[in-house]
Amino acid sequence: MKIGVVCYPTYGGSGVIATELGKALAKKGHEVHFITYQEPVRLDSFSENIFYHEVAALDYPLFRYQPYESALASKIVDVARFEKLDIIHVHYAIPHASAALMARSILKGKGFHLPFVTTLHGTDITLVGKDPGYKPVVEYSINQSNGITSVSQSLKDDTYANFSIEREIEVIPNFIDFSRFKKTDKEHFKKAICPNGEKLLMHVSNFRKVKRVEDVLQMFELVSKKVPSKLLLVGDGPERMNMEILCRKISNCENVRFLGKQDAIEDLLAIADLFVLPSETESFGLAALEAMACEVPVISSNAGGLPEINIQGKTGFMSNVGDFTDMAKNAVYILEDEKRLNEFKKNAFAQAKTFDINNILPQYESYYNQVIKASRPVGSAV
Ligand code: GMT
Repeated sequence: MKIGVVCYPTYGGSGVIATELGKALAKKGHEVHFITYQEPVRLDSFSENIFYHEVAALDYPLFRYQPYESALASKIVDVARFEKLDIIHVHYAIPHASAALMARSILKGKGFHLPFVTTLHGTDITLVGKDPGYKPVVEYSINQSNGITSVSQSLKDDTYANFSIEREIEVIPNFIDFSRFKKTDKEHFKKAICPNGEKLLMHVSNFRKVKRVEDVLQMFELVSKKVPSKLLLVGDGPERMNMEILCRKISNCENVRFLGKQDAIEDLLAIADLFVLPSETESFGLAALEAMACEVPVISSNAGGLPEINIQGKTGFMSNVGDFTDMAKNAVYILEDEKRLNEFKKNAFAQAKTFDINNILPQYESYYNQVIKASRPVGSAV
């Protein structure tokens, strides 16, 4: 197949999934065309089947906001016709689904059929998408998609609850590439961070309010009083400064390190004992799954799709959003007993295995084929 991929090329989970999926499809022999405003960060290796087309939104003194959606739709039209794409897959509805819809209409007028699949990832539904400023366009473009997928059952339910959707949504969960995310021996590094055998807790996010990083800090303060431990905070975003201030307020921060954005997350996960994700909303929680793949149990909230990956009392624990005292209690329970900790680590890995990319990739391939077949114009050649 010749597949177009539209996504956010930066550090967000949807961009990571889109890029890893594209890379895996290319490896299987499909031709994959990324159409984005910047080369996706995870597109770090060369493949003869991968192509990158940059969307350049022209600036002009009249524009207060650059019309990115128009530039994207125009680029899709151009790439689809020239490269003869069979299908386009857009990740994160805003504004990618409406741009694909516009492109499909333009192409139809030129006698070219381009079906598109929209994958719903999270805040495009639960936060931004349902805002009245965007909702009519999001709802319409989802309904007009030739195929719709969501990354969890919880997100599918949220979509039906918040929008008038007349179509079936297919749940295809996020996945892990075990050739990258696996436990490796980094004992020297662990010794440098935890010189006295302390336990290591870790949080990775884009430091937005929904991630509730303040709960990680509050919880760690309680845990470190019971179990000698250290905390690594990975990532950056709007809440970073507030979190550094809070850290200084509640403790002297000597056991907490803010690492900022990091590429080799798997090298950090290799030395972690516990991963913490106390989000307000989380449609899936890819960061938690990556931790589990590296044999790290998870302490999380029970928001959104987290119960679909974190099994209570087996791979970690879940608490109500904001209940950092309960999270601390559960963390201590796991960390204070070495045998118990190892059992949780084993279970986390086994659960992550069920999300192996090799199991999920065929689901996308078969969904693309189904969508292409069902949307083929009557009378067109097969
Ligand atoms: O909102 C974000 O955190 C970024 C967002 C994205 O689309 O980039 O992440 C969402 O998609 C990820 C990949 O499917 C999921 O693992 C995250 O749970 C989800 N984030 C939220 O729902 C908050």
